[in-house]
Amino acid sequence: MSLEQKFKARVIKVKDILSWKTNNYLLYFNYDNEAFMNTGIQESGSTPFGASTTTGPAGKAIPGKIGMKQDIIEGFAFLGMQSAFLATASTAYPADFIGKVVEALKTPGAAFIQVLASCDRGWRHPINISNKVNKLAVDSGFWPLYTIRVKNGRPTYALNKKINYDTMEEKLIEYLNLMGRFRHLVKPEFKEQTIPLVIDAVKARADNVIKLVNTFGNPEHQLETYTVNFKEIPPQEILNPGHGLCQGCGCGMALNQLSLAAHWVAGKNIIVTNNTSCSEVSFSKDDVPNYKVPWVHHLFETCATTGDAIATTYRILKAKGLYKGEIPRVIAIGGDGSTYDIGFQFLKAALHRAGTFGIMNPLIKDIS
Ligand SMILES: Cc1ncc(C[n+]2csc(CCOP(=O)(O)OP(=O)(O)O)c2C)c(N)n1
Ligand code: SF4
Ligand SMILES: [Mg+2]
Repeated sequence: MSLEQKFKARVIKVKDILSWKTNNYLLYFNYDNEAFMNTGIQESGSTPFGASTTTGPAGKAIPGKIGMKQDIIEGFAFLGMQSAFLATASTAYPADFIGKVVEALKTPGAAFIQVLASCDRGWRHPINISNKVNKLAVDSGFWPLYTIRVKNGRPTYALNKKINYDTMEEKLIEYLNLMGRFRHLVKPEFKEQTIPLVIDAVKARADNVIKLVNTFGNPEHQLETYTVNFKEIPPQEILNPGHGLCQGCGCGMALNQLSLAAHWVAGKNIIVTNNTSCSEVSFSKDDVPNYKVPWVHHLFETCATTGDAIATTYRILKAKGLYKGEIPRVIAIGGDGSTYDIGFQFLKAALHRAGTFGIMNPLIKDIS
């Protein structure tokens, strides 16, 4: 049975957000490919139930991952931050994606965007169907698109695309069938007992999101759509063409859309910190980074801490009159392994600092 989604709708023009005077200094951007891919497809806290990985391979003993995909964003919604912008996104819905990056970079405090990013190598699908895979993840209800704006400790939820329960099962089976990491699930020995559990897990998450939107949504507009005129977006100058990622890699598409949106907001006044991952090793071949802006690689799990330190240092220098320019926006990029597992405490603390201390501290709160 589907949950009530009789939401009031509003359309947000991305261009309007660009005129806001406010700025964000720390956006944490998680591209979630649901495993530690760079080191050989090991299971992470984000790997979904039933997916086969090299550390949880499907076979006679287990049907792939035992345990659910963790829902990380909800914890941030209820951290009690003063100001934060949190959202899920997908490259298959670029207006929504770009709108969210623009709003994140214009919202004071903390920002966290989580993009489900296909990995043809680890998900085991042909390279030419990446967009189809990413789109089906959203359309099946597996990856709901939604936004959470936190003000004075209170989260306000909005859904960005209605979840269609009528087609959920059919689309989910189509989704699973596209990828080798799930294909064992449709074999007779797993099919009857495991597929209903996969569907149930997806439905439970979708139900949670809708209940949160119903409970913590703005009654005036719980369904929000971003519109953008793509022709108005200038070519990005953050990344050089080419990269070392696999062909068809969802992370590459995500970083491309991120760069377009971030450049639109801040030009080249951006600093990137990058956790160790496919996004890091593939953009720093032979010690030559692909980035045209300052880019920092540090310990595996510390992009949020390093990014927060850089952003805060600029603000302190400006407050002391030692820096006269416009403060750069810091974008911290991490995969799911460093976001969910090894770097979680660094991320949680940095978001809280940016979303609370950073905007309450009387010495730096008005610095822009
Ligand atoms: C403290 C620490 N633990 C483990 C590693 C090894 N390591 C480097 S990249 C990586 C996988 C990263 O996975 P994820 O964050 O999901 O990014 P992806 O490779 O999937 O893009 C691991 C385990 C490390 N460099 N440092
Ligand atoms: S480069 Fe992309 S497709 Fe290749 S293993 Fe890494 S995330 Fe997967
Ligand atoms: Mg990963």
